[in-house]
Amino acid sequence: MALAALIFDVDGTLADTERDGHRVAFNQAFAEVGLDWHWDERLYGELLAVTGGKERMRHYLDRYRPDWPRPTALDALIVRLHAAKTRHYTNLLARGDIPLRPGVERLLREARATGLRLAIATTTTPENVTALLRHALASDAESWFEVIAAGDIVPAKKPAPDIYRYALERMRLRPEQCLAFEDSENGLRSSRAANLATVVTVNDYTCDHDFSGAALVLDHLGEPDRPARAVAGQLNGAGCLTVDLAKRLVA
Ligand code: XBP
Ligand code: MG
Repeated sequence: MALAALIFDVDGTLADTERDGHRVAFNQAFAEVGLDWHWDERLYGELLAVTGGKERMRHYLDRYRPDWPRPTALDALIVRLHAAKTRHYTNLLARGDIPLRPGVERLLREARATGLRLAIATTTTPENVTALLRHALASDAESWFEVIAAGDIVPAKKPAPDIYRYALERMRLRPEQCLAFEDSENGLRSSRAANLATVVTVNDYTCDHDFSGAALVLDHLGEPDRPARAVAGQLNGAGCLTVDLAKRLVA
């Protein structure tokens, strides 16, 4: 079946948002309410095993702070912290501190020019996606994507396939007509469970993950003056993940 759409994960795939974005914003939210929680870069790498910010805070308490006295209104505290974290994170993005990864804008523009449809499937909060697109890509970039499937819109976050299935249903497309882009093992498990061929671009937090089942694993999507390197699979002499190569990957 011919390639009709590209579906992108956000965190780690469109931009390296975790270490200098989400992590920093979580710490700002903790400090703001006087909590002694602090997530350093190494700990945050471990916490990334759980997707979703609210889920990640609960996991932190269960795994690392079993003795921390739980307030009776823990659910409300988590929701309040998460709202504060979203505020801090979108402020960071508005400062333009977090750029897109190499090759992302190039591929998105090429896809639009050749009539491919675009979508997003992510566990992060919708406001975070909008802020990243607006500040790191273009003021109208939200409208480039036919579907932005994000956050709590489905009950089960990645590695469950629900968010990808939701995007496919909204676009009325079959998985064979789409190519997914991910950066993590949880993300790849999610896209593969939705039967999507998937390109992985690794980053510092995910380079040791298991990416078996990916169509191609790259260090990044590549620019003409900054060729991509294949970690697994074949770039076939190309230095960039182009629309042509994307079509061949699903053929
Ligand atoms: C991204 C995430 C997100 C962000 C935090 O996973 O795990 O939870 O770290 O987002 P993926 P929120 O790239 O696989 O979608 O705090 O907005 O939940
Ligand atoms: Mg990701």
